[in-house]
Amino acid sequence: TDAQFQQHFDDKIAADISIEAKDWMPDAYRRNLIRQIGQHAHSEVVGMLPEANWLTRAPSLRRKAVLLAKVQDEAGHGLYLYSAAETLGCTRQDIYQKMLAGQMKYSSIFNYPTLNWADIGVIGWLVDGAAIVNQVALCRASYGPYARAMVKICKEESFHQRQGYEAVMVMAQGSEAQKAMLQDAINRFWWPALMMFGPNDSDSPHSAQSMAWKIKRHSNDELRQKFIDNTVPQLEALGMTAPDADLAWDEASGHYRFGEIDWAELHEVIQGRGQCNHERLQAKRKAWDDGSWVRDGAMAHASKRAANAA
Ligand code: FAQ
Repeated sequence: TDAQFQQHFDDKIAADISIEAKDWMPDAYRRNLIRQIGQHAHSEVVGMLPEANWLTRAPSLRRKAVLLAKVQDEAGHGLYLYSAAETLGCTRQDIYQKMLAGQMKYSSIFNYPTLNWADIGVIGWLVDGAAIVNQVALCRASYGPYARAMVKICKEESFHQRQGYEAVMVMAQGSEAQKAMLQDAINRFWWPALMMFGPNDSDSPHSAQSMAWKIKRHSNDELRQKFIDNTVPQLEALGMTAPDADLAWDEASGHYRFGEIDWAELHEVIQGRGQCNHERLQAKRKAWDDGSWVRDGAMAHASKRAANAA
């Protein structure tokens, strides 16, 4: 009976036994995972755009080769995640079209422009840094295919973070103009990176249920705090500052305190009214349309082969 299936599912969650694709699971668990994994996959592929913007203008061949590899990795992450979502019974085609139609979200962070080269280093350091903190926790998510995809993604993401930090370290030791460029990039990406962790726990509609299902192992605010605690010493080592007058070490709690996030800004970006939302979706729609001849060709080839085999 359904009650028995539910009990078996609950027992597995309680015992930290992962849920696999063919196992019974509550519909709401399945829907929530398709939502989160789908958004995550969309973030990876939309996240290629701000960095791809600098591929042709990277300052050296070495930087260009590294950036190309990173952008390709993001495409790969998207593919693992779309595959993980498909194990839940959705189709990649369907969720991708929902993203293009603005009916499914992707991370707010990719709606900010990359205005100068320092932004690329800062994205690796702060954006991939924030992504890792969130994704390391997801390696223990209760849904097996998602958790396993995360393990591989985290390994690549930690290389991304290190290459970003190496790039900003070079700029931090460079000319006054390079230092100013780096500080400007930090000023623009600092708060948006903190917003990647989502709303405050008290304002996060999915958190309680996702924690109970062990999809999320730590809350939005816990992960945000962990990211701040990791990152402030790195910021200080660079000799740079954060655009937050309230940022300070708190001896009593053993954490850095930080200022209030502009939640209205996050809300606007999530609702599609950020600086680059329109441009990002336009670029992805154009890529979809421009790629139609490849899909048509592949389908024609597949049906010819099938006909020959028959
Ligand atoms: N942006 O109730 P909650 C990367 C939405 S890293 C946009 O707290 P939840 C690597 C949320 O979806 C970035 N939307 O939701 C890379 C929900 O909307 P819905 C991707 C946001 O799911 C680096 C509503 O607000 N990483 O791509 C955001 O429990 C460099 C209520 O929020 C992931 O996706 C936001 N910042 O917690 C690639 C990680 N925050 O669906 C290229 C997996 C919240 O009800 C270059 N995802 N929302 O309409 C998660 O861990 C979670 O989904 C959270 C949100 C923590 C993002």
